[in-house]
Amino acid sequence: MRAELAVIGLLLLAWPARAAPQKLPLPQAPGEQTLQFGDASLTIAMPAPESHDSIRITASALDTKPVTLSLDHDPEAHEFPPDISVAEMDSSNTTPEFFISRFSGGAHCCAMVQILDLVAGQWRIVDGGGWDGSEIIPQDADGDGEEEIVHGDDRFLYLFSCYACAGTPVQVFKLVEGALADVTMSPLFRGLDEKDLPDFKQGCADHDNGACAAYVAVASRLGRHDEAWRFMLEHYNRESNWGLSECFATHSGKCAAEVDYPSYPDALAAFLARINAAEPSLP
Ligand SMILES: [Ca+2]
Ligand SMILES: [Ca+2]
Repeated sequence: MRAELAVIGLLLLAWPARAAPQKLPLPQAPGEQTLQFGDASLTIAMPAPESHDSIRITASALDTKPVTLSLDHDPEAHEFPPDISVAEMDSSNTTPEFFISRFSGGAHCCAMVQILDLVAGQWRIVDGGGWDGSEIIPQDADGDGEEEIVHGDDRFLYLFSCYACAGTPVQVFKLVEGALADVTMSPLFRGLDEKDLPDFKQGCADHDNGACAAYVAVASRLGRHDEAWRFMLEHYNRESNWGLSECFATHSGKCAAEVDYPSYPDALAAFLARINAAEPSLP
């Protein structure tokens, strides 16, 4: 038994398990380069600027089936190069993961994320969703040596106040065997909420209804819902009607039912109930 454990430990250490994510350089276009990380390698091929060929990113390792991610390249469009990092996100294998984040362009939208992950001898492309902002870099939010996607919950944006007015409660996603799991509610990440709470509370004290929403949501996760709700009732902006009516759309985007809430606390209670009931999912 002791000998088996020693072998497993050795395999896990084959890739420096506690390395921070490391941004990788792109080759000059046109050109190709291969980078080696323990057993795994990554080949990045950049097309000629004037061609319509895609950017190709290939992950491979000895005795595994490689995978190639193709990213669109349009010489006529104003486009952004991908940001590629090597990170340790999935401990179910002994290889690192390759994290690709690319800005789609446009106001406030989006960093498109894909991750190359080795699952049962086969490299896979994991769709990591589209996130508000220009770039996502994974980070180790609980200090266990593995990186997670840590980002504000975009469902709070614009909801009860303007885009840049209030912060958003944090969401955490962990990569496990080729799938991203929402682990936000794990007690391991309550430290992030404790850190955010004073800012949200201050924003709420300043009568920002977006900040009050974030404050109540985060305080509830910390077991302090009643105290936060009372604080919100004392401080929310009664003049604002931002977010007091909303439209529940059909799949085609057509407004199926318009709902008007009599007050901000009613709208907030409905919103919090809805996000708590929602299946965790990527943006
Ligand atoms: Ca790994
Ligand atoms: Ca971690």
